[in-house]
Amino acid sequence: MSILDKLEKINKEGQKEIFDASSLEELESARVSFLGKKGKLTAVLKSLGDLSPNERPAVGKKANEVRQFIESVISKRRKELESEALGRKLEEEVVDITLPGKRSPVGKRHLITQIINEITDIFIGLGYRVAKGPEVETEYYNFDALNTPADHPARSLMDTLYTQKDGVLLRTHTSPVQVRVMEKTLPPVYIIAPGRAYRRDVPDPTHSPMFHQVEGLAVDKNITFGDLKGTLEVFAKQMFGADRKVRLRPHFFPFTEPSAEVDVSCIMCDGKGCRVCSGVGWLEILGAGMVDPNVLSGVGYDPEEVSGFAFGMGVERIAMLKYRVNDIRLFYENDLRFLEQF
Ligand code: 2NL
Repeated sequence: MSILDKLEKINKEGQKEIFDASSLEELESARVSFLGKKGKLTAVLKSLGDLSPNERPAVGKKANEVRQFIESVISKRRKELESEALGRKLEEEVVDITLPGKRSPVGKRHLITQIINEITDIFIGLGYRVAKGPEVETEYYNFDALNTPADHPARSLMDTLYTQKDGVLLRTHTSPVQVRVMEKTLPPVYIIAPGRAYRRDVPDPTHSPMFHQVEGLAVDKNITFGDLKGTLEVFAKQMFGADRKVRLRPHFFPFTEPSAEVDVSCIMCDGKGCRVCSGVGWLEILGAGMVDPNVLSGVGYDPEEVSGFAFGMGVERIAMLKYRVNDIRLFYENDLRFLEQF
């Protein structure tokens, strides 16, 4: 066989092998077997030196043509194989963007926090400011400054949680926050004190050793019992509905004189009497009164110059009335089936 025929044979074989390659790996081994260092075409190119000078140009020309042709066929086939591989990859990795996504659960505020915020917003609207203070208090701020005598039953070990340290306790109401504000600021004072309070109670449907309170205090020149009543009426209507009525019953607190318990007309029956209000038509929502002169003078105010009213409400009680919850312990069990309802 002449060397030119041999080249033509290599050309045919090469094309066939290249077109038969069904992967990029097979194509690469086809390339090596023809164009590699020990490839068939390379062998012919290396032997050009053995040819006679008159044979050499024609054979050299043909060998180069074959090499260029094989190279171009390889590059064409490589493009085909690469595009097939890309097609397969795209098909395998296809994403259905119409499938529903993985949603992260969205939380919400605890009902007690929601109610505190609602109460706070109402009093902010009336010009009050929010005051905060320590939950671990002294007997002075929790009791003495609030005109509560040393032998008052509320101060007993039965009712108050004391720490190991003498005269230090968990506050039983948020009033001490207001005493601290009065000590530091001159009237006029218009504040509310939301926060936790602690009492030595065994948990039952209406008691918890930790609960929340919002107390309010207004001290200014010429504050009257009428101002207290009007303020509480505005609060009750915004909190429980514009149709609500408010009534005050005489009561006693050591820190106010006179004092009252405050009822709102039943949110269920509007005063006619039903199961929610046990047939009486009224629901007790808070306690209030005119700040006792002893409390005012205790913080350095002159009771002849200024007067004030104060009130206190249990947040859990408000939440239970508004949402008809029948057990205070539900607020603290962290059962989402309960909490998610609000
Ligand atoms: C209730 C009754 C009340 C107050 C709290 C108060 C605070 C100061 C001075 C005078 Cl600094 N009084 N607070 C007054 C009357 C009633 O709470 O039943 N709370 C749940």
